[in-house]
Amino acid sequence: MNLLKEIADLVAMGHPDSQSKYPPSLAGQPGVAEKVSQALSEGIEPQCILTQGLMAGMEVVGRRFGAGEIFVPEVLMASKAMKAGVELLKPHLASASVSRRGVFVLGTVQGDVHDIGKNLVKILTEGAGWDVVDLGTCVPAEKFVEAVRQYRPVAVGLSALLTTTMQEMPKVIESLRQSDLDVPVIVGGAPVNESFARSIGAEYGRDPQAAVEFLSALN
Ligand code: B1M
Repeated sequence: MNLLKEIADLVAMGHPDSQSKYPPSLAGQPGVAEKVSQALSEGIEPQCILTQGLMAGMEVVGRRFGAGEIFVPEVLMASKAMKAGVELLKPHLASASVSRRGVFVLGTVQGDVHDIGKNLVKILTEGAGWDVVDLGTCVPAEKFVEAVRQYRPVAVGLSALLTTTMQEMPKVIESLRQSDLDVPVIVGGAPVNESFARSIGAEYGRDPQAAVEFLSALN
């Protein structure tokens, strides 16, 4: 079977590595970590492993979750499996040799715990030379304001995965403006699109590479 497809299936089944006893049918068998290592040693591009392996698996999980075929515990195991693969890809996606270019403040907005996409944005922007101040998840608007005052970043990045929490994004931008902080903002996440981003005065980040390009254009 194609190795990338195997990785996608292992993410979807939530099997991080051979130590994991979940799912019981795969206990003791190679998981995402072993298969990602194998893919790297076979010379498959890290970006391909990420998109066609790990992210493809997570897409399946999203569809099954949306259709009510699986529930939060299964999704959490899939997230754990995805993270096991991302950890191994990290050094390959980020290059330590690039010169530092400024600060990028990043976080998932208030009420939202999804952080896999945000973490990918962090890895790629750090790799491209920005010092990322990662505020984590469920970040209230005032924390973004504080961080901008403290770190004077080149830009702020907001991530949201829920149609409810994307409504926090304009609140963050409003709080920044009310505090006279005229810093460019980029927003991303599954429910966000170009016209929403434009309507709130932000740039749209379709994917982590878009965040890298946005920052490069500023600096
Ligand atoms: Co949640 N969840 N979840 N979930 N979850 C979604 C988002 C959902 C679409 C699933 C579904 O129903 N099909 C749905 C949202 C529906 C909606 O609002 N329209 C949903 C729901 C309903 C929920 C809960 C409410 C479920 C519940 O409790 N009943 C709950 C909410 C918790 C909360 O936040 N308050 C919940 C919880 C969870 C888990 C904790 C179990 C887990 C998160 C674990 C974690 O992140 N640590 C989880 C997961 C994993 C998902 C799905 C399955 C996968 C998300 C993911 O990581 N995708 C998701 C379904 C889906 O999206 N298909 C779903 C992979 C990741 C790489 O993609 O984050 O989109 P993504 O990031 C992309 C781009 O969007 C972009 O770059 C990335 C790479 O291309 N990007 C940016 C993201 N941020 C960016 C910022 C940028 C630029 C690009 O610049 C700053």
